[in-house]
Amino acid sequence: MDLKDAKSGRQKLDSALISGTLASLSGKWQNVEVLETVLSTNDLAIEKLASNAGVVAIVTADEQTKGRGRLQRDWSSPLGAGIALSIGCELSEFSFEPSTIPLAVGVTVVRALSTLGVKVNLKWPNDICFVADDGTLRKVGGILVQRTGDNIVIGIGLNVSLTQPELPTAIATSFLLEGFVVQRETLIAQIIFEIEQLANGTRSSWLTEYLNSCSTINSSVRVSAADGTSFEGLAKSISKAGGLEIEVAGDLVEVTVGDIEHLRHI
Ligand code: BT5
Repeated sequence: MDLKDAKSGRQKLDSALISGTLASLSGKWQNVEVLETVLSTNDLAIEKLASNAGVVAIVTADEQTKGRGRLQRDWSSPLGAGIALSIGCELSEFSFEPSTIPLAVGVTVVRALSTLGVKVNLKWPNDICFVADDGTLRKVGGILVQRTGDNIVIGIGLNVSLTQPELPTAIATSFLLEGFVVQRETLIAQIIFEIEQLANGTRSSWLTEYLNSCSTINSSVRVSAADGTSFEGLAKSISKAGGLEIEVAGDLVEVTVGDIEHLRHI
């Protein structure tokens, strides 16, 4: 079977390879729907959960035409060049604080990539980044976790072989541009397996791993609010709820939503 897409010249996802890798990892989450083009894998997982209560709905696609980031921002997923993966299940599959799931999922991606020899860092809350020698962060992936009633959908986007012109921002990058050839099917299977382990409770050390992988900790940061105000401080730690604890003029301030900016120096 020819798995090459005629338009992009890129390989299409090989569902047999994903299934084979998942089988070799011996987890229980083995069923993955592999599609060519979708609006958003998160939306599809939400639909699947609505019509099949109690299932674990796993969807991946070669291309998203309406991929979403947090706060309704866009996420670019050009055909065959990245990973768009969503896992939907009942929230009760996870036995820990729901507000920390996005952070814990970041750790599963770091772990999955380390099995392929790729070291990435996290930027709070859950950007997946490479860190340049001068400390600059380049974003290679992101996580969008959505809750609908008793269900949760975990969406992961990663730039595998996007070229410079395909990247949407100056700070974005891809594994290929960083010098790594990553097989999408293997990484998808590894991430699914790691998230299942997280749900099982066999990754209870995730917070320690998060703190070790998070470049935001001990960095000077700027927090900008929606009303245009901002403040700066030193990121110290992560709260039980997954918030970022920032030292500002001797006090600890917790930020729970939104974005922060890393400052080179304060
Ligand atoms: C994220 O949002 O980083 C979460 C991205 C989650 C995408 C996955 S793909 C599978 C699933 N299905 C979906 O529809 N979504 C999930 P946020 O932190 O809000 O970042 C979004 C911002 O990152 C945008 O405003 C752009 O500036 C930038 N951006 C967009 N596409 C990008 C890409 N491919 N690589 C790097 N940066 C990107």
